[in-house]
Amino acid sequence: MKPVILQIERMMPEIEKRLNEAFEVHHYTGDLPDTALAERIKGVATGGGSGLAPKIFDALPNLEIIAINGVGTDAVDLEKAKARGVRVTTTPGVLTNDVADMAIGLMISLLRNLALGDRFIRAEKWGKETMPLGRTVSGKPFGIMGLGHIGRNIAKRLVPFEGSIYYFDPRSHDDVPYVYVPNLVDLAKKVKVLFIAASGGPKSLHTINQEVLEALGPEGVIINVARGSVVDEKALVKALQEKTIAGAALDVFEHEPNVPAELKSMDNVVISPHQASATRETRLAMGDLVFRNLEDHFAGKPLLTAVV
Ligand code: 8YV
Repeated sequence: MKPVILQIERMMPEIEKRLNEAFEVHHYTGDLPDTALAERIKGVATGGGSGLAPKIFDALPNLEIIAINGVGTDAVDLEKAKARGVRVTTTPGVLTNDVADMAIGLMISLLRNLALGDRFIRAEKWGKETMPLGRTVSGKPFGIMGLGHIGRNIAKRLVPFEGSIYYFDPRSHDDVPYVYVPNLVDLAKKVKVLFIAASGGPKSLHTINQEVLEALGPEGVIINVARGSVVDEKALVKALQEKTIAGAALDVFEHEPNVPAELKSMDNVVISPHQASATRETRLAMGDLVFRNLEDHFAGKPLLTAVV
């Protein structure tokens, strides 16, 4: 008898093939499984953004493991998992480079109008209208909120741009040459590009708020590859409309897949549908970890990348 798992998000065909061979896989399509099936489900495979909604978690009485295809655990109730003895795994390491690359790409796209220029040509405006000027990337003061693996790799990629690099984190790190700023408002005051690379969840909820955006100022931009919840989206829309800040490049949103209409209508906003880890190479490596964690769990072996 194959262990029964519930798959919340689709994964690459290569990974789904392996999952289907090893497990009895059921796909979550919005309806809770009926009681008989729910009782048989022992594992969940899900994405970092989707996590496991409380109503699904509560409907699975015999759940043993939640394998997250990502590094964010903010959409899974880890306390409940601990209390119920449910293991939780993530995919650390394998997505760091892609997410950091994406952050740099979003920054350049925003400051140098890449997405805008593309739209400009496709709308047959070239030769008829004038493109707005971009902003120089090199030499800027850069700030990073969150100096975990992803934050560090964004910083490494910023070095060749020859600006100054500041960071905010719950603690200062003595193994990096970047300047620690212990307060987010002070960090925003110092920089022109503010990268968000902190974990989501209640501790960071809306920490990028009106005060931080005002501190960033009319020449400043934010780049978010972390979680939409870190930014107060309403305050961001207001700051963009009132030109309190110059722009935003966002791969994540507060209520995905819903993106506020105001953000979609502004030319100084670059938007991307949560793609920072979405490359063939990385999704294969992530999916491999998801598969191996589930496989090891049901084989009674120690888990590769457990967080609970
Ligand atoms: C993925 C993520 O896009 O790592 C995370 O926490 O949100 C992303 O890498 C997601 O997990 C796949 O759905």
